[in-house]
Amino acid sequence: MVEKASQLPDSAESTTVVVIGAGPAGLTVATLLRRSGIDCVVLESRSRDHVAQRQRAGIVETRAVRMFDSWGLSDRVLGGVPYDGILEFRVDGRSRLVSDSDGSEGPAARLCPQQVLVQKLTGTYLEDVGDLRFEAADVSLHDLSGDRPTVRYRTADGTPRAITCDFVAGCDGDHGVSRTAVPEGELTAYAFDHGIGWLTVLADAPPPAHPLLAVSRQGFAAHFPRGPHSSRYYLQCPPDDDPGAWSEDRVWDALRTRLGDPGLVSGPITDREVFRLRSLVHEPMQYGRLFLVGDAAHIVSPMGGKGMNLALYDADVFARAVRAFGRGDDSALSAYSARCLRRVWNDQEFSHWLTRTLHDAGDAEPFLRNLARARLDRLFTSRAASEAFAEMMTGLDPTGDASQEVPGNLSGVGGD
Ligand code: RFL
Repeated sequence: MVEKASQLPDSAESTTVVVIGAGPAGLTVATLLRRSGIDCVVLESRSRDHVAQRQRAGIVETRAVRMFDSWGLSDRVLGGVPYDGILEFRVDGRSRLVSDSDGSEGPAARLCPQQVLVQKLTGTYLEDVGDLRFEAADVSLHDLSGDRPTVRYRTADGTPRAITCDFVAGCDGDHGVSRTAVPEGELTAYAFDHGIGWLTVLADAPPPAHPLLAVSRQGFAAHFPRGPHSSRYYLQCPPDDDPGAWSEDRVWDALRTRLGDPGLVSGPITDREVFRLRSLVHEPMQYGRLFLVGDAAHIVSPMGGKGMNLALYDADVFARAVRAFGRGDDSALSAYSARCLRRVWNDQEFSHWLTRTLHDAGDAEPFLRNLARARLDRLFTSRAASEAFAEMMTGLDPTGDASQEVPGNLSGVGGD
């Protein structure tokens, strides 16, 4: 329900942008706004420790690395190590290496676990004297269709607070409050459920030489680096499977079989969960003065590693648009939703294609399996197909590349 700002405490603070959520999207928006000298306040419902430990994505794609580079931030916010751009596909135990580097000049993708990016963005934003408030409870959005929306919340000790602003950046993920503040009927949701589950396992076990995607009749499996001594594994399973039904022995046996690697070295499992492969897009990504950024607007099935990278794309487009607004040009804010959605659908299509190909090539009915295997064959043998694949993996396809625009004065906080 949209409440009225007239119920606000008299002591409402004021800023330019209230950012809701301190994940990759919110922290990137806030860091880029600070770099542009634009005031903002970040409200995060969880503690700093909790946010800093959340492990999900592992690769910052080339486009996103160059985006941070264009803001003069890549050394500060990107940890991890350069990625050699080689992906391994293993089909029935047979290895095929595919390059996802497009050979262009400039910095390339990095193996940078999501929690490392979040920790570094948090540190950078706070060093830039950014305002970041953890454990903000009961966040609610008001007057989004007016000129000065208000965001209300409670501090950790229960004190009610209110902040008025020019814009709200809804960066609070799929289960946040920002999207639910939009009146019913204003957004359209496009959802797709692959009917596939993945058991995902984090373990203190040696990473693979290259990110590894394995196809076999026993089902899909994958092995990704998450640090010098840690790995994330995926095993296809029924979407409602119980993670508790996967004992350590069962996990390692299934991985050795599906990866075609009887010698796979195991290690202590630190986390395991089952999730459904699903895709979701909300259109438009704007309502009044609220702009949805990252998972708050869209979920991409993890195949292809696009979710976090799309969040970084949205954040960049939004920050540049707010900066242009400050200079009297509101065209980029007006175009925000359409511009982001073009890329969102582009990446959804890639993720869908790769999800279908790698699952169908394993355990689908024979006709679909042969189609999927023909697609893989083309990827392994056709130069044009492998170049198109590399273009999508790097994110350097021409679908709305905001980083081509040169940021203005980046000499420091308080710049332009
Ligand atoms: P996040 O990361 O969910 O952050 C949202 C933040 O908002 C806070 N929040 C609130 N704050 C204030 N008030 C409220 N009411 C709030 N409600 C929520 C939350 O505490 C949180 O701090 O969204 P963001 O920033 O848009 O970032 C999106 C990415 O996290 C997501 O797309 C990726 O993790 C997806 N993803 C992957 N993406 C990749 O690019 N490559 C990958 O390899 C990859 N692997 C994955 C993934 C997601 C996974 N999960 C979640 C199923 C692997 C897994 C297992």
